[in-house]
Amino acid sequence: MKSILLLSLPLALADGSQKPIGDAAWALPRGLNPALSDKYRPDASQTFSCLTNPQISFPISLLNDDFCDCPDGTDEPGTSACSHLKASVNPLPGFYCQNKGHVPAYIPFGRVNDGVCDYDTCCDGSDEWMGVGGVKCPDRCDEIGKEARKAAAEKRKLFESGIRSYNKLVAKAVLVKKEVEDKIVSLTGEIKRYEGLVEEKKAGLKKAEEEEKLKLARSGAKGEEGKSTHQKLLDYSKEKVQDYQQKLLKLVDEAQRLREELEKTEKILKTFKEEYNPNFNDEGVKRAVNGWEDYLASKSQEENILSGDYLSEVTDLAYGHHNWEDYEPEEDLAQDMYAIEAFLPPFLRTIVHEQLSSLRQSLVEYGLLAPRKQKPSAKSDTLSPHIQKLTDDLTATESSLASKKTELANLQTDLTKDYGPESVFRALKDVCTEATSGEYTYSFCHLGRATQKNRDGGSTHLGDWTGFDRRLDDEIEQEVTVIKFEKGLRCWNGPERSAYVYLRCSAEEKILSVAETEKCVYKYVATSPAVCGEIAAEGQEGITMGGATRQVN
Ligand code: MAN
Repeated sequence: MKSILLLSLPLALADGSQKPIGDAAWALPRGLNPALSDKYRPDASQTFSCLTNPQISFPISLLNDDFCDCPDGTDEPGTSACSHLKASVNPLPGFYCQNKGHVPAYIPFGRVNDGVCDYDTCCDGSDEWMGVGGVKCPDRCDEIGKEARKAAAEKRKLFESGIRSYNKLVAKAVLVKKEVEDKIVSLTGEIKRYEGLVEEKKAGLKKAEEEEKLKLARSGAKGEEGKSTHQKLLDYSKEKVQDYQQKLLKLVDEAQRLREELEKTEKILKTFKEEYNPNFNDEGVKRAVNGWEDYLASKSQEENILSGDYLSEVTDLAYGHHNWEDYEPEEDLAQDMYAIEAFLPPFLRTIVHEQLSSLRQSLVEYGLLAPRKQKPSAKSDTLSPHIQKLTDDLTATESSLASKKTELANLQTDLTKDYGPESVFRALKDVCTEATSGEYTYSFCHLGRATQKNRDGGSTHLGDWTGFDRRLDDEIEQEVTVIKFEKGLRCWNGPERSAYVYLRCSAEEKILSVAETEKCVYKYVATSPAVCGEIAAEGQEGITMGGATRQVN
């Protein structure tokens, strides 16, 4: 709000050596604010000095004579005679309407005696004292004052409820901020603990890797890849013989069963042939007996799978035991030598490894040692399940630590961000408001995003919250807090969209209007209790000046 420092005008305007005459003989000049009476009270010489040009003085009869005598216009506080002067020249803000029963106000000099009742400013009609063109402006201050007081009380009530909401928001914002601070403390502790855990797990993994290496070295590196051809052949033979013996056993069982069934059948037919009565001339029985005799005659006497000796021989084979130990290869000396490496200090390990490799190479060349098969590279990187588990565990702990550190950094940045006076906007995080304007529905979320939706439900990103600004709300002629939403969807052939929300104080979160002030730049006017605190701090009372509010100090 603008302030006009009326009372700080230079005091050394009147000649202090002359005594002012008594109050009874003097009336306050028309259109003058009584607060300035001392500057107009005539002295014994009955002269008046222009306020900012005290060297120029006139008889007091020339005050308000409807002729502009002073270069600063101060001799005409009650007429429009000096209205042609710039406002910056005249220290008087205008014609002062006392408006008894309402609020005093200044009306611009140009509107004095212009034949129009300016009740919006001068409810007492004192500005039209000449009755130009027969105009009569009776005093309406009682009625206008009453209405204004009612409206002011209403406004006051709204404002007070806005202040109450503001105070609640501030209390909530304190809690939200406290939560952030508490989280920072707990995260800091957790990060310390996780750092310890990572160190522990790293050490555990290192130890396990060393133990595994040692075990591998002790076992002479006898993994599948380290086996000699002889050993592999032996293992293969063992496996195959066991497999064949299993299958043979099954065959022996089956043969045994078939042999028993055949014996039973032959016994039946044998009895049948011995016991049938050839005197019964039964053709079917005769054919069966003949068939049996043919079968006996053609039955091979040679040994077959079902004959006793053969079956018992095969059974022995199936149960046979083999002394595989007799075929185990000698220890791979070269392999053992490699195993020694693990016990050597690192600098010696390389030297010894190179020496051993060239010795092995020579042995292979002379046919004394089988060449080592190339390990498939993927397999060489394969970790043992135990090491794999420890590695995975370490990786998971490290990634938890990293995300905790990121979270902490974000929270620390959050504490440095501007969330408005008393961090009040923290309490409104993600509170959204929307309103329809023309063909679009506009919305914005505090500390979030502004959006424009069309009737088909399509949504356009107008910008994300980037902070606050102070701008003039020209409708109410006051500088207000503006929330900025920027870096929205780029406009075709234009800038990235942005939205600016001009806030006015009210208990309610509400969008009052939205306008696209220039292509892809949107101006919202909205109410929020979040700005009631600053309105209270700026003060509400003032003297109305031509529709705007001015404050007198
Ligand atoms: C859409 C809307 C309008 C904008 C044009 C620009 O129609 O976002 O507000 O003016 O795009 O092309």
